[in-house]
Parts: sequence; C-alpha cells; structure tokens
Amino acid sequence: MKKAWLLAAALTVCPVAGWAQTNDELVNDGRNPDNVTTQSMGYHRRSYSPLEQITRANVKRLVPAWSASLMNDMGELAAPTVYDGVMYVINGKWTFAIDLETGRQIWRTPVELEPGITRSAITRGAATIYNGKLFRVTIDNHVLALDMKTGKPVWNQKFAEGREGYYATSAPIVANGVLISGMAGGESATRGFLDGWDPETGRKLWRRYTIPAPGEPGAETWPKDSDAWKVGGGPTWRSGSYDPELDLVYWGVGNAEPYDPRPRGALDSLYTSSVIAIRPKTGEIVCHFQYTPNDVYDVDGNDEQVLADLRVNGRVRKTMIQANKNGFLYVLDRTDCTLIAAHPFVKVNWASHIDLGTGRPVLTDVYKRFLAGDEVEIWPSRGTNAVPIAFNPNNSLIYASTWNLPRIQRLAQAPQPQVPGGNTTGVTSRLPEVKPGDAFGHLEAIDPLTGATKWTVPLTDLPSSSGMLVTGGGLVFTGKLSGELVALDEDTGKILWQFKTGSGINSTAITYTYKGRQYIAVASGLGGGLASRYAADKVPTGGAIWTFALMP
Ligand SMILES: [Ca+2]
Repeated sequence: MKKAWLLAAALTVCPVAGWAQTNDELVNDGRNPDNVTTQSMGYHRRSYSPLEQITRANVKRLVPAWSASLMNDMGELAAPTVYDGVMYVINGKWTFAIDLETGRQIWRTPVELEPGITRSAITRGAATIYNGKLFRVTIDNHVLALDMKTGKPVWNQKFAEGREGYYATSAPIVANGVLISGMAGGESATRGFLDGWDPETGRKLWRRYTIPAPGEPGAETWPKDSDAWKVGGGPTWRSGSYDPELDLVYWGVGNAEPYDPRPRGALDSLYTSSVIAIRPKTGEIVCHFQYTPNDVYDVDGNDEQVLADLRVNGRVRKTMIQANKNGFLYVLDRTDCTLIAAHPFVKVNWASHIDLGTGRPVLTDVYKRFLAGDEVEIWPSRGTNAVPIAFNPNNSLIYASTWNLPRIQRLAQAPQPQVPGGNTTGVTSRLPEVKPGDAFGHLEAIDPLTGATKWTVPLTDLPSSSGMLVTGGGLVFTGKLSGELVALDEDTGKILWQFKTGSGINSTAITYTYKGRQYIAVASGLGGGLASRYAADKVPTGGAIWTFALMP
C-alpha cells in the first residue's frame, strides 16, 4: 500500500523530457551543482550544499571573481538563481540575466510600476524559474513571467489593489507544475491569501485565503456577528517549501490584524501566525499548526519551513523546522503538522514555554499588562529578521542569525474602525535604546530537537539581516549589515575569512560550480525597513552581485 502511494507520488513529479527547468530539475536541485534552481538551495529550503572544494583550510584564498551593479538603492534581499551558465537576479527595480563566467549583462528588464506607487520596492526570495520562464512579483501586486532567454514579458497578472493595503515582496514557487504566489500587507486591514497560477498562461487556478470565511473550518476562531475576518491579516510575505513525495507546500502565515486583540475578540484568529500545508494543484489546506494563537506581538509565522528527516527517539521522522520570529525554534511532523519540539533560541519573555501537549505557548504576565494598557517590553522583537536559516543534514544542526532586541509597544487608545486598507495595527511602538557594546544579536549553531546551542558569536556593531548558507566544506557563510561576507568554521563559529562588499548584506549567499570550480555568490545592498533603521546613516546603499572563487 505504502509502495503504491509512493509510486503515485513519484509519478506526479515525473519530468517532461527535453524541457529546461522541469519539475525534475526543481525537485533535484542540488544534485547538479552547476545549477541553483530554487531559493535556499532546494525545495527543502535547507540552504545546504555538499560542495567541498572551498574548505576551512583553503578559504583564506577566496577572492572575488567578478561583481556586477544592480542599479538599485532600495536593497538587495533576494538570492541569485543559476541555470545553464546564466545567473538571474531580481530586485525592486530590475530583473537581470548575467553571464556566469564573465559577470557581463546578457539582458535586463525594468520593473514597470503603475503610476503613483510610492512604497519602497524591495523583493525577497529569489528569481523563480520553470520551463523557460522567470517568474516574480512587483511591489504593486503584479505577478509576471519573463522569457529567460530574452527578458521579454510573457504574461502579467494583477492580483490585488495597493489602495486596499496590499503589496508584494516574496518569491513565488513552482510546485507540481503550479506557480504559487503570496502577498504582503499585515500592517493594514487586509485578508491574506495565496494564489495558484498556470505558469504557461498566467491563468489563475485558485485562491486560498488564510482567514476562513464564516462556515469554513477555523471560522470559529473569529468573533460571530463581526466582519473582523474580512480584514484579519494573515499575510504570506515570505516563500514556501515543498515536499514532492507528500505533494505538500508549506507556507508561513503572518500576524493577525489588528495586533490589538479586542476587535478580534481575543480569539485564536486562524490561520494567522501559523504554517499551512497545502496541495499545490488545488490550494486545499491539508493541515496547519498555529505558532502564536491571538498574535498581539506581530511575531508572524512567515519564516521558511526547513524540511529535514530527523531521528526522534530512535525513529526517523519527516519533520519541518522553523525559527519563528516569536523566539521559539519549532520541529513539527510535516506529514500532519503536529508538534515534536519547541525551544527558545533567543531571550523570550512573552511565554514561559510551549506546551508540548496542546502546542500552545504558555503566556506570562506580559500579555495581561499589555491588555491593561501598560507599555510592555516584549522579548524578542523578532527571533530572526526575515532571513533564511541553514540546516546541515550531516550533523542535524541549524545555523541562524538571531536578534537580541525587544519590541516596546502599548495599545493605542481606542480600537480604530477596521476600514479595509487602513493602517490599523491598534498599537504604538518604539525602538529600544542600545548601549555601545550591547549584543544586537548572534550567529548561532543550534540543535533543533534539544535547543542546545553549540556555539554563538555576538554581533555588537549592528544586528544581522542576512541568511545562512552551510557547505560540505565545513563552512557557514553569512553577511553583515556593515557589508562583510564572512565564512565561519561550522564546528566553532570562528570567523575564518571575510570580504567587505560595497554595501550592507541583507540577502543569503548561494554556492554552485562552473566548469568544475566552486563559487560563492551573494547580493550586497542595504535595504528593508528594519535593517535600514539601524544602519542607514552608517552604511552606504547600492546594489551589486559579488561572486568569489579560490585563487588558482
Ligand atoms: Ca507582521
């Protein structure tokens, strides 16, 4: 029975011979190290590569191969994609195809926004490729396809209205032949969703709202006799991961709107601050897990699910791991979304622990004081700042760049009317004061099942908004807001190498081979709201791609 089921699952990802960027190539990202076809080095989002030419012993010989300007001052938050000798790079203003050997531009296509769009145009994730097309979103709520050979538009679909509070920053993914895209706007009175598209034509196949309508499963977690569900938040502003065998896409869902719980009846507000597992063909929700019921802290649930098979009490289980913005590192069973482990990976004061029986956080008095109108200092403001963690399957450790700062917030005086599109979080907040020498955060290696920290490196100049990459060469690559790409010893956290790029690093490095030689590539360019607030007056802007290889 199980075999038949597995065979059926395998057939659903059967490649179509001769096509470029087939399902098969996406499923097998990492097997051919000349290509990096998905964000985070694979559908499993591990940000791990077995490549081992660049090692702890020789990383001192890592030197730039080429750098290319990205003509952008708004920040480089996306990782490059590599296919067949071409690097594809996206930012808020442009899409580029760059020759992998020389760094020379092959084509570039401007992002054409609707008139009157004033929001700073960042874009996260990576260029999404499939079957000869490159897919991306634009800040003004369009999802579009470009021809990978020429950069010429193939199709373009608008999916939401900016005046209703929606915008778009995250990379779509292609899973089982369906292009799936998300939205942003959890700070406004919006209702979150994912859309499924036919990648060939741009025809919309389905929409899955992250807030159930009355009568749908989960509607009982919204107040009756209220339209709160119509503007209940649940944005999908990061990207998903995909298990081709289970045929499930895992996508993190953001905060409830408003943060003030009163208009929501202080109920759980499904599926906000949750992960949902969906069928890519239909958008059907197969299971879910809510990290933070009744999220009043804007801790979201959007961070990527890292798919890993971990030995739990002697049995290998299909798990998904998330370093949640709420400060807990979760391990869930990805076949049914049930909780296996949850440990704090930063200072946490809003909950004492996660109840393993119910999966719910056990709240401290911070919540009561907040509801009473006190200004409260909530730890953490975010466990990580919206950047990928890495997972090494050889030692089952997680590598994360964490934040060590509180969120200081209080209720606004009276609940505001929930006008669709209105900016109505219902709270006021301010940044904490930081003294010289305080640790803004840490680079860390953590056991996801026990929460034990193997090593930790404090960041005392600026917090980090760069993701992590771990390699078979025993190295962890990450970036600093001050601009350095650094390589750490995977065993000790010791910094073995660094190179100062032209601006701050807010993205995640990738690694690949070209003509048998291993390269590291990273986008540099300060941007993104919180990173800019901490570093804008200290770090110059200006986007560029940098690639590195060992000196021959
Ligand atoms: Ca949020």
